[in-house]
Amino acid sequence: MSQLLQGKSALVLGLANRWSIAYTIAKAYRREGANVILTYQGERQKVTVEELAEELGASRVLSCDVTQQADLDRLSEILRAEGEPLRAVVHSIAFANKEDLSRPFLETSRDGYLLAQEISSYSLVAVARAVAPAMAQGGSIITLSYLGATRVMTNYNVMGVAKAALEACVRYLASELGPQNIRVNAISAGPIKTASARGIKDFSKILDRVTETAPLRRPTEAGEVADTAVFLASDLGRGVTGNVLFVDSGYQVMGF
Ligand code: NAD
Ligand code: IMJ
Repeated sequence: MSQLLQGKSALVLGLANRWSIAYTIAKAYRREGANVILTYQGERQKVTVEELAEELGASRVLSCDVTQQADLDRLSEILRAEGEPLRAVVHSIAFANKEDLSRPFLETSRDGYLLAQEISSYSLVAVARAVAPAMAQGGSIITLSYLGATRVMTNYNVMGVAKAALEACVRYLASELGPQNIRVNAISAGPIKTASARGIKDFSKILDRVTETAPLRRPTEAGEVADTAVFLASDLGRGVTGNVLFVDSGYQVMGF
């Protein structure tokens, strides 16, 4: 079969290690013939991400902490100066204080709430503004969400509120960028064992629940999320924007 992203340039933000969903997406994008640019959060991740970039055959690795406007401005400049236009951007970034993911939601501090919103929701707006000028031929912006955006999931707390805001950002950005043929969508993934899921209380129970009740009776694999990210970035997804696509073994459709 021909490659779905042949010759297309894609930017992937949020790759920290081999378990990152962003890693599996970058790998699928390379498989489909994309030219992949990676970013890492800060100096602490530089070496690991550069090694993984080499292994993946990524064309560039750039430093970008989404809380630093100067980093985003620099990224924007570099992308605009690239030879070919950018066609796809994957935003695979979230963060909240660990304490806010275990104590009662009612105890969320002002600072903790704002931090989760800044990194996990506002950053999509900031990234979209930075990359849009480089997407001269239109393209696809993809972010990662979770069911905790619309349902109460134990301990997800402040992250659930941030994902609700993130999904609303997807709709407003889709509306404003649509005239430039830039599509904006979220993939709502089922639970996957990554660094961001490590240490979560009863994570294996959550996976068991999916295996027992989801229509497909198995947990979500990162590769399934990545293939949906390929579809959204490719011409096959050309009519889809402003949406949340669930890649969760069908878990979210089930009631009692
Ligand atoms: P991960 O820890 O590998 O990825 C999170 C990424 O966010 C890391 O690469 C980290 O460096 C980056 N990040 C945090 N703060 C940043 C900052 N200030 N600037 C730049 N980057 C920053 O974990 P993951 O599970 O791959 O998470 C990726 C996305 O998928 C997140 O949005 C997460 O909410 C979402 N998601 C995960 C699951 C799951 O079960 N793992 C399910 C649904 C959605
Ligand atoms: C995270 C917390 C609570 C319950 C959770 C999760 N469930 C799942 C996740 C059920 C699947 C993973 N997820 C969807 C996330 O978006 C995780 C975000 C996250 C994780 C951490 C852990 C380490 C830390 N801060 C974090 N910030 C965001 O210090």
